[in-house]
Amino acid sequence: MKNIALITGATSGIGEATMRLLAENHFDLIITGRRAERLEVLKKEITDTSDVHVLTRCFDIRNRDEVSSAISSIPSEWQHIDILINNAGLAAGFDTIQEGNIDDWEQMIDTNVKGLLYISRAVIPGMIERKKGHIINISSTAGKEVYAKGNVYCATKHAVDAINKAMRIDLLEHGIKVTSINPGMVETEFSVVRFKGNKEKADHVYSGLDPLRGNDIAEIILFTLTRPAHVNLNEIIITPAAQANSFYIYRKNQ
Ligand code: NDP
Ligand code: 8X3
Repeated sequence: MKNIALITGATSGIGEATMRLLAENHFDLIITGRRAERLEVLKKEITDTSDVHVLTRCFDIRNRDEVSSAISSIPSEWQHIDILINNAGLAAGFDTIQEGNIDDWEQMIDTNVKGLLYISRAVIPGMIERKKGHIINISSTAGKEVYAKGNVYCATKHAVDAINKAMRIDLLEHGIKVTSINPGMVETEFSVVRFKGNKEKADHVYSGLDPLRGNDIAEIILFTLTRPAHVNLNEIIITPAAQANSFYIYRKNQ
């Protein structure tokens, strides 16, 4: 029987790249996001080109009832979820704390922290029953350091870092592995979302350097998932070669 991986936020960026790489490596996939059409296009692409089975679940991770019914309605043959990749998330806005937009704050907290908790709470009991599972939490270098105008986004990723450590402790006796992956700058839809569609501002984030791509993170995820049974990678920090941390970035054009 193939392993089943549930990936949140599989409609773009890191989640989409991970979906493709896990499909190439014969994992069956439950892919989620809010954009139904993208989910169906991706499902068709994978099922047309491989022997991998794909189940889609379209829901807003901020909505507790939607999360609960998306998971409880999973058909029985899909219920033994082996891997949960908590990837859905975003930054909204780039402002000082005194000028911050409270709707942006709520969206980040509700998605990155509460949404991650809702889905984890729905999936973990099955893993405990089966005494098998691996949870990968996509945090960030923003979960390790706080940078100017990053305030609430950084706070949500610090929370993911704490939740990751807490999961590791609570799930230890149940044989469930837990890993956090903390990327630096990855060129995805992330900055376009953060700057609310302003492509010029988004492109500026990566100017003068060669950023990570979604597939770089997907490869780390695959490596993490394919370690021997007795090995757990607790946390991984990965940045572009030109980025030392949130503050030190070498740009060729400056
Ligand atoms: P993208 O914007 O490309 O992808 C974000 C994904 O999250 C999309 O699939 C989106 O799906 C999903 N998502 C967002 N909000 C919701 C929601 N309310 N309900 C369900 N799904 C949602 O960005 P990335 O791939 O870069 O981001 C993935 C993760 O990586 C995030 O947690 C981000 O914080 C983290 N990260 C990103 C870095 C970067 O530099 N890009 C660096 C470090 C961490 P849809 O819109 O269809 O709902
Ligand atoms: C996303 C990368 O640089 O905005 O987590 O923190 S950054």
